[in-house]
This record gives sequence, C-alpha cells and structure tokens, in this order.
Amino acid sequence: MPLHGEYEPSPEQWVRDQVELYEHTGGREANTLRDTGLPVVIFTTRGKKSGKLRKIPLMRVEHDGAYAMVASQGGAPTHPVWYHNVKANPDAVTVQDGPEARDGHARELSGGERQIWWERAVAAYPPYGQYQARTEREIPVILWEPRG
Ligand code: F42
Repeated sequence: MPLHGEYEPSPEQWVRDQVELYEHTGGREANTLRDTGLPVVIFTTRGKKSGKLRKIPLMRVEHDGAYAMVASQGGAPTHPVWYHNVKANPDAVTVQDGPEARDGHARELSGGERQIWWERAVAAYPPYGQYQARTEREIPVILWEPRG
C-alpha cells in the first residue's frame, strides 16, 4: 500500500526536480546524484508535526532487498529534518528503486550492525567518509526493510 496524504515537495528546487523527474519516468531518469553517475533512490516519509508526505532522494545503499538511509546532510552539524520524521513514523516509510514504491519499516542501527552498513554506504558513495570527518555528530544510519 502506498502512503496516503498530502505531498509537500522539498523547499530545495534541485531535490524537488529530482523527485519529480524520477517519479515521472519510473526511475529511468534522474536516478543518479547530479554528475557523479552514482545511483539514488527515493524515500517517502511522513512529517512528524504536519503529517504531510515528504520525498527524500538518498544514495542507493542496498543489500539483499534492504536499504540504508544515511542522514549525512553533506557533513552538516545537525541531522536532516527527515531523520526526525522517520524516527517518529518508522512504519510510514516507502522506498522507490525503479518503477514502484514499496512499503517497509525503518530502524536506526547501532554497534556492529551500523558498522557493517556504514561500510556498505561508503563503498556505494565514498564522500560519506569525508562527510563523517567533517562533523562531530555520528552520522545516523537507518535501515529500511520490506514488510512481511
Ligand atoms: N541527503 C542526505 O542526508 N544523504 C544522502 O545520501 C543524500 C543524497 C541525495 C541524493 C540526491 C538528492 O537530490 C538529494 C540527496 N540528499 C541526501 C538530500 C536529501 O534528499 C534532503 O534534501 C536533505 O537531507 C535535507 O533533508 P531535510 O529533511 O533536512 O530537508 C529540508 C531542506 C526540508 O525539507 N525542510 C523542510 C522545511 O520545510 O523546512 C522540513 C519540513 C519537515 O519535514 N517538517 C516536519 C513535518 O512535520 O512536516 C516537521 C519538522 C519539525 O519541525 O519537527
């Protein structure tokens, strides 16, 4: 079941454009981060306060049908807002990696499990390592897994 509710596009134009083109083409276009050639997927989350649907492109970090959501925000000092939305509504998170969005559950990783996924994340998108070096916070890694 896709999530239902009012969609509130990102205030960032480039993010909004990426989501729109990705969805419009079923992931055939706008499926990489700018000119890096590295793949992205689109997560949909529910706003913690507004309840509105918010769509977040993130780098594609996939393993055995599960996906990491890396709250890197380019190494900024604070977590992205979507991190708090996902923590508040962990069962209202879908991922689109191709033509269709899928339902799932999201949980923050810690310890050894986080370490395994962090290494997968850096392998998929090496700048994550530089982002971590740039900030004092530990970059959260959230695991999205399909339901059922
Ligand atoms: N961001 C990452 O952190 N990691 C990535 O790997 C990543 C890859 C990526 C690839 C392509 C691309 O186009 C973007 C990519 N981004 C990546 C950027 C990512 O998609 C997000 O845009 C970025 O992380 C910022 O997320 P954000 O949630 O902080 O976005 C801000 C700009 C935003 O949308 N702010 C809203 C606003 O209106 O100010 C927040 C709205 C919101 O969520 N409100 C909540 C609600 O209830 O609706 C309430 C918030 C509260 O006050 O509690």
